[in-house]
Amino acid sequence: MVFSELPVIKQALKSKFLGALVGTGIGDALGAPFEGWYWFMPEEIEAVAERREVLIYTDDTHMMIGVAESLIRAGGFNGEDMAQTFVENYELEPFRGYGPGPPRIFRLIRAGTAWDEVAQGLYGGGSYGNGSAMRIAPVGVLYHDNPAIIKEVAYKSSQITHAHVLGKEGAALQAFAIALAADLDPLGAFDRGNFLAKLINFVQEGVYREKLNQIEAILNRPDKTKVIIELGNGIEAFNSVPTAIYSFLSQPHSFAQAVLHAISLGGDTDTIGAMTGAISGAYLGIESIPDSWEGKLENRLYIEELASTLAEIKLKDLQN
Ligand code: AR6
Ligand code: MG
Repeated sequence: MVFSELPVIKQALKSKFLGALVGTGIGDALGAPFEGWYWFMPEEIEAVAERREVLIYTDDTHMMIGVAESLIRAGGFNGEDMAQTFVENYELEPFRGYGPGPPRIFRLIRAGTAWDEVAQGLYGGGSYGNGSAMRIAPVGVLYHDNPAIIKEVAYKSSQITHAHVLGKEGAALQAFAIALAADLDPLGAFDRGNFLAKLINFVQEGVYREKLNQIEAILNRPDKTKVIIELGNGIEAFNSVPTAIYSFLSQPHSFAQAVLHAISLGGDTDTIGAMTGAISGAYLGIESIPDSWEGKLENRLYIEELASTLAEIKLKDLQN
């Protein structure tokens, strides 16, 4: 932990938990109207957000809420509890724009298939969609000081819906990026090379390592086409998690600019926006999210309550 005094730790930590969870919701809700489009200007995204009275989120945030609810209720990761939470939340709000895989899995879990066996049947070996990375913010902040647990919980929570190793590794990488961001003091100098080196050291799967290795060069010569071709803007975890990391690194000191940049790349805008918002919010804290967006986020108070409860759990843990 960078922060040395307890009151500072408390306030900073809570702000970062709130930033990561609300950041997920904002990136998701801002990106949702543009999903599947070709790229556009950040100003167009801002204009659409301004005209909306409520920023409505999609399955990304709905599932992130499920992850947080289950971690709180079960006092940590419990696969059975998290799977049941996903199923119950889905049945209450099936209209959130879920990917094709999860609803099939939820039906099988409802029918009695075990939570850790159901997902490998999908797509002949499990899904590598970005669905388990998009929801991972609560894991990233709660275990931010322990990379081994981050990896273990990211893999196990992925197993419920995304059993392919590239789906699990994408969730672990996204969680670790959030964790690193949560552990840094936003008032200090930001060392991009060091941040990237830690991520590269963390990943095991070649496709992620190769893409992370390209980020520095793209950041030095920004080119949207290059980002889309080399890092991707698709629904697969390996075509979106590195892109979210890139988007954060392109604007590390501005939540708004990082998220707008991510969405402006087009493609899976809500999810790349959600993942960028989670990393940026974990680094800069809740104060960095523009009030005009935060105030309009659907279910904001509940998301903030979940984030505050997770922060309290973490602080108790740190004191013991
Ligand atoms: N082989 C081929 N295609 C695959 C494979 C595979 N092993 N795994 C995934 N795909 P899914 P999600 C492709 O259904 O990850 C929402 O809009 C396949 O085309 O597991 O939860 C969210 O906002 C499959 O349909 O769902 C996110 O954007 C697709 O990846 C997104 O959906 C998605 O995998 C999350 O979707
Ligand atoms: Mg999406």
